Amino acid sequence: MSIPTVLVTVIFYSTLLFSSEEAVNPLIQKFDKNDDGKIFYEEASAELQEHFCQYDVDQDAYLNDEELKVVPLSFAKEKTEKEDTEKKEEKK
Ligand SMILES: [Ca+2]
Ligand SMILES: [Ca+2]
Repeated sequence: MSIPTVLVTVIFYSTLLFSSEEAVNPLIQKFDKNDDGKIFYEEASAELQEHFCQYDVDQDAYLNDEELKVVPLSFAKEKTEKEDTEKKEEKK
């Protein structure tokens, strides 16, 4: 099991979504736990929460598809990368 199942799943769904008309934002895929198509403040990662009000244009505490267009997709990745780095540093 060298390839993480999550990664395979993400790639699989990305392929599906990009071939269909409506592409779901990877950030919604990652953070939208209750499947309402929006990211609630509580659903966002700590890093995204820090910038939340900046992206939440109508200030309803949700980031919808429109608002997420300007949110860097790196927010969906950063956390795992950071955790990996922290784990490596702990080992040393
Ligand atoms: Ca949600
Ligand atoms: Ca909003």
